Amino acid sequence: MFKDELKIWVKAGDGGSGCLSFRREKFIPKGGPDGGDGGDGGDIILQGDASLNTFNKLRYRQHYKAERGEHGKGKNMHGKNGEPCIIKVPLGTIVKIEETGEIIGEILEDGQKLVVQKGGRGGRGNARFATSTNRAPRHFEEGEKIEPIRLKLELKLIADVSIVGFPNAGKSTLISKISNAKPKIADYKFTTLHPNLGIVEYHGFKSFVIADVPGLIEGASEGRGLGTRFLKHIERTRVLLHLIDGAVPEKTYLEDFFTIRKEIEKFNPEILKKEYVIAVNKKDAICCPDQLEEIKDFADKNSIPFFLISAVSGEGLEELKNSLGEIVERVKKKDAEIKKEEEKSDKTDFLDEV
Ligand SMILES: Nc1nc2c(ncn2[C@@H]2O[C@H](COP(=O)(O)OP(=O)(O)OP(=O)(O)O)[C@@H](O)[C@H]2O)c(=O)[nH]1
Ligand SMILES: [Mg+2]
Repeated sequence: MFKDELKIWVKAGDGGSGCLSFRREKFIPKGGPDGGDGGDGGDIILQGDASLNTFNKLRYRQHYKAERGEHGKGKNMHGKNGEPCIIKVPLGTIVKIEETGEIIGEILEDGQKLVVQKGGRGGRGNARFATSTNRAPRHFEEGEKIEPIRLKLELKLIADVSIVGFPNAGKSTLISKISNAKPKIADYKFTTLHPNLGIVEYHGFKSFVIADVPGLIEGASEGRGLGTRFLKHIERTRVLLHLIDGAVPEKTYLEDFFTIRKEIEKFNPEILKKEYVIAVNKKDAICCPDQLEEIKDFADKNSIPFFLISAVSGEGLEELKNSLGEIVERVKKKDAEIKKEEEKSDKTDFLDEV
């Protein structure tokens, strides 16, 4: 699994202290206590940002501090609460306390906020301590002090696109050509033992995350090959790219495709509902032109985007990248709309109950 790590030092704001004060006005010789409470310190908040794919933008800064709460003032004036410090992180960030390894939480959605350290409570002013027997209390509280902590952020990237296909189909070669990933490539099966993740740039400035899923063969769902170990990564992916070895397929191109579909289905049939494209790789070394026609026909009839590419020479990769990017964008938008609808209906359900 692709992992990125970052250590940061955070300190939420201290609470402001309560105030010790008595009302002093002309003609009122013994005004009562009027020391206001201190404000609460600002929280340290992590917020999910879907436009980030790595911690790179965060590497320039290691210390984050939220504002302290203001001290309380006379005339029962409450100190202002400190502003929180919001740190934007990519989706898939897991937050741990470095020292203990304890997980504080996980950021999975755009805009999701996670308070990782609460600001200190403001102290009470002396006005709060007045009682019938002590009308002039000199007691007040200090604001709560906050100790800095070190956090370890771990990024488990969620791939937008997963490349699936038999060993040796050229998955790693493809990902090395269209993304920033630098995987091992070799002319034997099971070269890749862990998924590689990379970021693909398309249309100049947009990007999506792609992963190659190794070890899929017939019987994978029953534990053959690398078994189901990596199939779970596909569950959270938005789009599948079926890559077929055009030079030495296991069976025919179309049978290769269906064999992989079947293994995925046995693992989790829901995955088959995801959008997908088919690409036959190794255009420069195609073994079976008649099979090429067959799979192309199948794709056309079922309106599945189809590509003939060469990961080695680069032929067809620009179109494949752009098309995948557009599909990811469309699916993301659709997912966001569905989520909004769900939230809306949750709310109206609530109103109905009221
Ligand atoms: N001729 C030709 N060979 C290719 C092409 N793409 C990949 N190959 C070769 O196919 C072999 C396998 O490539 P990989 O990228 O390692 O394949 P993989 O699907 O990642 O394989 P595993 O990691 O074992 O599952 C390598 O020898 C590549 O050089 C292509 O477009 N044309
Ligand atoms: Mg590989």
